[in-house]
Amino acid sequence: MEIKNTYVRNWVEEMALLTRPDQIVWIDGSETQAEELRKQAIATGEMIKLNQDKLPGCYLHRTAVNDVARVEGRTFICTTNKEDAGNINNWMDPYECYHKLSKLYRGSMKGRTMYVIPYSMGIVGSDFAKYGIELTDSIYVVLNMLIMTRVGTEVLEAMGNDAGFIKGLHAKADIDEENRYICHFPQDNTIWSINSGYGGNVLLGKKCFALRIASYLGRKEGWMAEHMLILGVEYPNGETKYICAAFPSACGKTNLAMLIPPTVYAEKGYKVWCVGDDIAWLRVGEDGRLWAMNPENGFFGVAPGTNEKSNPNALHTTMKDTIFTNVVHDLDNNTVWWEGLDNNPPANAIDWKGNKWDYTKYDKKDKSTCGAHPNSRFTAKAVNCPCLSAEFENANGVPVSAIVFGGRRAKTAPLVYQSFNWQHGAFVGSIMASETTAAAAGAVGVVRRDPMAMRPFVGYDMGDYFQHWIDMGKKIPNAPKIFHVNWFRTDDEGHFIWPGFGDNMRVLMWILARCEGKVDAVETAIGFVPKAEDINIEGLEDVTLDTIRELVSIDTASWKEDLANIKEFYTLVGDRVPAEMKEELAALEKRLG
Ligand code: GTP
Ligand code: SPV
Ligand code: MN
Repeated sequence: MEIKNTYVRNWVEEMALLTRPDQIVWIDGSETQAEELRKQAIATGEMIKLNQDKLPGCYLHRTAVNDVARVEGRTFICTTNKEDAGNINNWMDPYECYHKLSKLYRGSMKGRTMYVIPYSMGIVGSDFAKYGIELTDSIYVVLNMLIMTRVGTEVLEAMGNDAGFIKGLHAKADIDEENRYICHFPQDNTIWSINSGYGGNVLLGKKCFALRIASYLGRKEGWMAEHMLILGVEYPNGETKYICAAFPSACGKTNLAMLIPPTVYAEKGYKVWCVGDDIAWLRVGEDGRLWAMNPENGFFGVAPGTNEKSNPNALHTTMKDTIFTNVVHDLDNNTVWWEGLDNNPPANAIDWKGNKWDYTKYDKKDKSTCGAHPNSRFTAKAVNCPCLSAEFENANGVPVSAIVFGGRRAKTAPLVYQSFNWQHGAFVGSIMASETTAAAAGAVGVVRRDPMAMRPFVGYDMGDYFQHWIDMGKKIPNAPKIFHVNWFRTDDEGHFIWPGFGDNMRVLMWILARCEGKVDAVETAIGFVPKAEDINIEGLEDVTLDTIRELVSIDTASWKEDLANIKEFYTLVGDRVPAEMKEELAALEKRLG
């Protein structure tokens, strides 16, 4: 392959001098090359070829036992000034970081192959696409990037001789936890990742580029990169309205994005279409509306809990051309299994660690007995999704009617509420909180503040990020309305009160009705909540109007308690919290009395 871009050529050469691979292979995006790589990965045991009759094109991979989630503690934003990374991010001086990591990279690819992956986030050649090159010594990474992004020669062609591509360097090295680093240099368009082989740490187009670097670029250039799903609700008359929703990791984006309407809506002809399940790039359109596009080309979804009832569309998406990571291997059928798939765990099976797994010892309450890791994942092609939106390939994206924030809160947050206006909505996003999940290393189930579901993903100061939200609102004449939802409120026994999943559509319909001014609401201290009778509960068994009343009730005492925590968080964010946010906080406090 002749590489015309001199910047690409020189940089690849420079990185090869550092890492010393035995050979360099350029990924062209062809099926022939991909198949050759799969063969190699099978030969070395890096991947297991699954039953091709039942799961055509599907493979299983197990990561190292110490390498199963994003490592936020080892993720750094390396800007010249520490203040520009802010208090919420880990920071390292760029010069020091390059120096430190160079020592780890030096010679790390000896005896290995360096793969050069030219990829595009967004439709290749379109105005809103951005290009990257990832260098990696992992075939698993190459095969995942081929699913998650648009890869190949056409990307190099679209890049021309431009120097503005994102330079990503990944080396597995020894998968040494102590020397694991995920470092971002937004001022140099560079990402360096070493000593991991887990998705979010190594598929550099995703969280590293499409959120951390892109959020930095978005602020500079006047657009937004957000941790949001994008879905379309099609009405019986054929009109479609689009919603973006930001929930923290493992809090329901993929599930909501692919939801199947409950019978009451389905029989009237309502449909839901998935445009994206994790990341949205947002711009102001010439028509004064906010437009959202999904820069990815596939889904890197949570496996556990995915089943025929909770998310049939996701399940069907994974029936072919999919890489499963850290799930159970059913040896009798050469297929896969995970907790929450069905009630038939395989008798003859290998768990995510590669050990023989005895399902009879599985105890729901003890995660260490799980066959699949709680953060086990599937990497599946968007085109295989039965509910993929016809607008998925539209480079301009879709116009957004509503933005929805949400988290996992056992108490405090109601099922749904609407903000008073954009500024208040941005404030609602800034005070988001959620119980932590297995998607990141560390304790699970602890409430932490996670503004806009972006705490681990903002590539600059969090206060500046809040300011960017406020500034953007002023540039969108016809801005989306902003809401907050919580599917996870529990009763005294700890059971979820709201059925969730497909039934979340009932809440989306209230949200869209609000956007069109077709339904009233009750004004409370935190925002507008629905009148119970305006949430459609037709066909729901265990939900009555009283349940809805309880779900939308505002527990003033727990909100007041939350205020202290919000203030503490704002103090942690620091000096750059905008005055507007502080005004909103004071106003909320006053309204709570
Ligand atoms: P990331 O890929 O990490 O960004 O996660 P995500 O936000 O896409 O979350 P996902 O849809 O994969 O859901 C994560 C977990 O939440 C799964 O175990 C789901 O079963 C569960 N979940 C999703 N939606 C709901 C819901 O409406 N109610 C309840 N109770 N659980 C849900
Ligand atoms: C998340 O953790 O939010 C994910 C998975 O979507 S990862 O790509 O690992 O970040
Ligand atoms: Mn995510």
